[in-house]
Amino acid sequence: GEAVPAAQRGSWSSFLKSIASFSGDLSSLTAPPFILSPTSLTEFPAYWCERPDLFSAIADAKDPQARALAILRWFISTLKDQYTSRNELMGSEKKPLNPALGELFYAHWPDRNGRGQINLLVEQVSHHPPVTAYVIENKVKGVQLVGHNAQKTSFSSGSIIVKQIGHAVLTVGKEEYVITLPKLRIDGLWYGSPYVELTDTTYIIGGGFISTIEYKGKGYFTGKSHTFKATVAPLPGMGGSSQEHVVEGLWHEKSKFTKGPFQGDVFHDVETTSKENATVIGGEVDGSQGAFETRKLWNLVAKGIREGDYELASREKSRIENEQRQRRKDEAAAGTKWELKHFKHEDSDPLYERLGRLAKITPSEEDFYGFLVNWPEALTKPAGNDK
Ligand code: 0T9
Repeated sequence: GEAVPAAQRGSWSSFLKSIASFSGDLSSLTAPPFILSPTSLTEFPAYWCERPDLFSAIADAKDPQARALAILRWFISTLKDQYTSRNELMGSEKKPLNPALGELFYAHWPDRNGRGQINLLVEQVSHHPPVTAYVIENKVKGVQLVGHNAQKTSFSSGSIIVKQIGHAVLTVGKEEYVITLPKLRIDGLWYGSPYVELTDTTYIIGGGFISTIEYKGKGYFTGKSHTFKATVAPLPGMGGSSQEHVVEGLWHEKSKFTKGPFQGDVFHDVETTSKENATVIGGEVDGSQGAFETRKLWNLVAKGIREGDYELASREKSRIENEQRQRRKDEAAAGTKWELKHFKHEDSDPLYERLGRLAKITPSEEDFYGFLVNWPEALTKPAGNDK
């Protein structure tokens, strides 16, 4: 492990051993300090919208085929932020903070050049296993993304394999699209510098079209990291005579149309779309955030991790975990259950099942967290007034 600080080599190798002999919920394993991230998983849904212009542009497409391409372009643009941004920011993939049940994250992207304000709301809807539900909405443009995600992890030939559970539903006006999530392989563990490679296939299904996105990594002899190939085709019996498009390239850099009417044209280039971090509502230290808002909840743990004060980090982490355990005990004793604040859990999602059948997606059924449409006031006030 070249990237592992000398003093942490022993704890890194015992951590790797515990991963290897363990499958299920990795979030509960204790990892050495150098690999800890100061950010909770409840902040991750923001990655869906760090190219806010592309999210809003979905609403401007003139016909169903153009819309399918605009959705694919936005989706591809999120992958770099979702899966490589920790490497850019912190040098490698890091272990995120394991969210508490009921943990919240509220943020927005302000209106710019008429694209409309975009709001983000996240709630941790399960602790064990960790499940995160989110909604991202541009009300002016009529574009909304509602989804939830969880992970199932296993270990195979030196890598962590992460199967993502959950899906997202994108609504554009009255049209609904189901989005499935890629499988991850976490490589580079041996050297102490983990990074994510995407594998397998994901789908975006709706509006008369189906986009099939296949992910490939470096492989043994040929091929580059972060490669994908996407096909956009009319759904059987729905798209009339429209032509198929194929797009190929690197999801963290550039891709081109390789088949169809736009063959040879650039499809997406990360360099030409600007990245914008979400503006987080309220201050974590000035008291305007609630106790369950992620930055306030984890404030001292994050400070400890950032400043190398691991004693502070671990003391505060234990305090939060003990408080959570006590809450669960009190609920059990009182015969009550924690109530979700913004979502209603459903055992199935008819839209996912109906559209998923067209792509034969597995699993064929999944639960759903419906948004209760109760945005906090800080997000519904006009932009610019929120602080
Ligand atoms: C949803 C995303 C997800 C969450 C993270 C697997 C992972 C937790 C889940 C899937 C987002 O939309 C996209 C990106 C990265 C995913 C994380 C990468 C990662 O390593 C962690 C897991 C739980 C670990 O922390 C493994 C141990 C660690 C030492 C490796 C760095």
